Amino acid sequence: MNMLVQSYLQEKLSKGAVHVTLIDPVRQAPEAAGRLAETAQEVGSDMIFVGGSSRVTQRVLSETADAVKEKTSIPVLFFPTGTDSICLNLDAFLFLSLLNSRNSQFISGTQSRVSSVLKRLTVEVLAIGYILIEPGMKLGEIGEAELVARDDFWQAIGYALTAQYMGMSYVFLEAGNGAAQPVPAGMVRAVKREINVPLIVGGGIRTAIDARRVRQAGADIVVTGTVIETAGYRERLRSILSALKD
Ligand code: 1GP
Repeated sequence: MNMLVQSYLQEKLSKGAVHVTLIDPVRQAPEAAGRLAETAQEVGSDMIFVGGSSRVTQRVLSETADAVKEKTSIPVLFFPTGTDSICLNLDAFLFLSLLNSRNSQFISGTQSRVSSVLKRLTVEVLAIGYILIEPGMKLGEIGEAELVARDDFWQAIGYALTAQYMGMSYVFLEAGNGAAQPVPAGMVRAVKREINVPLIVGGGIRTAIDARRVRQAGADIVVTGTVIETAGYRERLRSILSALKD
């Protein structure tokens, strides 16, 4: 089994928090995406996720992925979210199961249509239990999620342990792309205390304070997306990175 990205991650995690930059291919032209990814790497991001959008065409996705690969040397992973467009030539594939969806397509249906292709192409997969927390944003709508309320720590724990007992390698608490606030620190802490697989947290993390808060609460891997689309993103990202790595 191909495990290069997971070994890289393990190595990074043994030294501290990991930062991921999410690049949404529909937000900018492929060349611009390549430049953003280059900046993210320069500033200290450990990995890039490409995807996260439901409206992307295959062409834009592939061109963006190629541009990002060309400008970086850190692992670039494909982040599928309810779209038929797919990228199989990146360093790994986020095999996400949206555990709190009402629609089984998002839990295992779509996955069952791509799994044998992934195996035959020997694509590395990261098995992730994906859990959407309020407000969930567009991801919540598209994924037909039964969102976990921000104060319902037990439900979040329940889903996180479900992911772990199902044998998934990572738990991902997601507040949604562009959320006004990240997943509450108390929820991150409560979930982290119960599980023994790495915890990924994303959605609404825009400042060093946000990043430090989720990190201190126990997030192992912190994902930011929107911040790279805002003015002065290099500095913002730099301060997020220093909050995570100090
Ligand atoms: C990836 O959805 C997040 O997990 C990204 O969210 O765009 O709010 O950083 P932001």
